[in-house]
Amino acid sequence: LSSAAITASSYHYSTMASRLSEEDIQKILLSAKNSSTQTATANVIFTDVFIAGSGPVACAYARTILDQKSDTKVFMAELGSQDSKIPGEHHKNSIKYQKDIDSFVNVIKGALQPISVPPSATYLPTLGGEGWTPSEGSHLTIQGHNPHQVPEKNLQASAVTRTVGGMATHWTCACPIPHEEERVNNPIPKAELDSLLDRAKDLLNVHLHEYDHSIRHQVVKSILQGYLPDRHVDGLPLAVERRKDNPQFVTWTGSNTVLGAQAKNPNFTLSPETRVTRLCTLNDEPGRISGALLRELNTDKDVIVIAKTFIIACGAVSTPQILANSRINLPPALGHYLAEQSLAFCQIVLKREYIESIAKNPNFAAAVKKHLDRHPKDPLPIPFDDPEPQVIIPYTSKFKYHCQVHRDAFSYGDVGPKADPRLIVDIRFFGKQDINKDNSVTFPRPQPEEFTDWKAGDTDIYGMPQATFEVRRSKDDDIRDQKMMKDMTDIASQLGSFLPGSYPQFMEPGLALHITGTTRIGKDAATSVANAESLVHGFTNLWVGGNGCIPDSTACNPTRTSIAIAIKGAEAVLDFLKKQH
Ligand code: G3F
Repeated sequence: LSSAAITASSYHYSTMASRLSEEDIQKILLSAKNSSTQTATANVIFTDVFIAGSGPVACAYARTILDQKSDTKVFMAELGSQDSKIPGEHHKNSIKYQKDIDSFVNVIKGALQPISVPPSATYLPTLGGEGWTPSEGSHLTIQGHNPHQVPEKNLQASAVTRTVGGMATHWTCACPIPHEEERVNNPIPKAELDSLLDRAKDLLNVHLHEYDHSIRHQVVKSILQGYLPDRHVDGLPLAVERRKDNPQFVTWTGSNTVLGAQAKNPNFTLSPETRVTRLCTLNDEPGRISGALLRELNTDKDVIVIAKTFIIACGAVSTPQILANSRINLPPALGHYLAEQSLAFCQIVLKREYIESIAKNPNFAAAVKKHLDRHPKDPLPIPFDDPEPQVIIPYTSKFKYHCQVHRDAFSYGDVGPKADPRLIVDIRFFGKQDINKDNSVTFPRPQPEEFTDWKAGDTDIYGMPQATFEVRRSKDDDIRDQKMMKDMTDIASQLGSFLPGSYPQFMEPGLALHITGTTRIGKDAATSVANAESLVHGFTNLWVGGNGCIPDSTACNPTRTSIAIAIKGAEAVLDFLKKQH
């Protein structure tokens, strides 16, 4: 292809009728505003509430709104496809993974798409022959890689799950309550936040005792309670319920649990494989969002959604990405005040004395006998279907981090073939990051032309502005991390020996997948993106949802807090809609 031919064909592409120009958009928005009848056309959809994203927070918005006013029209758009029969279900509910948790690692690996990949050296010294490799001074820009990313400031393990149900299709379901020190910046009054966290518990179907009968859970919990009498060691609050019809299996909470029966409400529409490109305002109404520009990925067609209210709930990076791509006045705090948790990890093989004590414990005698009668050659007195331990060492003022002791399928904990999974326990410590305005994720702002004209590397593989991280840990962060690592190794040594290959280590930055702050809520428009109701500063009808709304430095898992914040946001949307009538 000559370069003239390339230019000519891409010009043709960008002027295809299925693409809407800014002029088309303004015409559509204006006619929607001025006409009393709402007639949907090939390019235009009308709704009361538009929601970007289909994860648990997006579904908490839809559920709360529809539970309180079931005739509200809700239109939800999701970039990913629907990968399960029940939309948004947790993939771990498959019997296959309940029987073989280690194989779930591959599901997680397949689901996570990294956010910012700096270019690496692309010269292939051993290519030989006539294959193309960059010549001196030139560099490949691989599609979706980010030439603007400074590796030292990256959160390289940070990733997005693009599917109906979002990250809740494979999350760990850990739902601890944040400590007082993890909510000092939250503008929602304490008593109200407590009651919202309770409501979040119900929406997420959180239980405290689903693993209480497990031998390993009891053993690990009592060892730790004995070793750490003042640290409130307990069962981990989990969004899970043991199945009544067959208690050897559990049902993990997914976005489907949060949405509940409202998934079938005829006023609810879910549009998968749909990119939310940007939000649109009328030129003379900059504080009101009039429409959302979507692109159907299958047909490559642009569509405008005209709604009364807009909720962007696509996670802590994709939410600011959509806002940054919109030609609207952005709150200056957008993408700033980012905090990510540090993550220390190891796996241990339980001590011999603990395994031997199981065989002697009268409480376990019946289960152990049943197991050994059936498997007399098994050297371990632990039934094959004994559930994994699920234990938490919570955050305290003295120990400013939180720890989960369990057997997670998360991608960095796959047990090798030599270790019996029943002997292995994963230990994960999550540390805080001090709040700092300069820790950020930023995006190139749109040019006046369409982004087909952007420089290579300015867009991600979906054609959205590329996210660039600029994140540094402070000296205090480092001091806390050092203390956390020492604590982890002490505690781990009480439980057993380190599994070869899973020695104590800090994981790559971003792997906690707990980014907060990028769309933080707060009272001050200079230091936050939205108010306590998650309504974006400077706008009358634009809400944000997700972990980005959390304004604090936290160590605990963020989902429950984000759902709590979203329930309040959803009620503000309902109030707004009521006042429209
Ligand atoms: C899990 O063990 C944690 O419970 C999650 F919160 C975390 O996101 C995940 O590991 C990945 O690091």
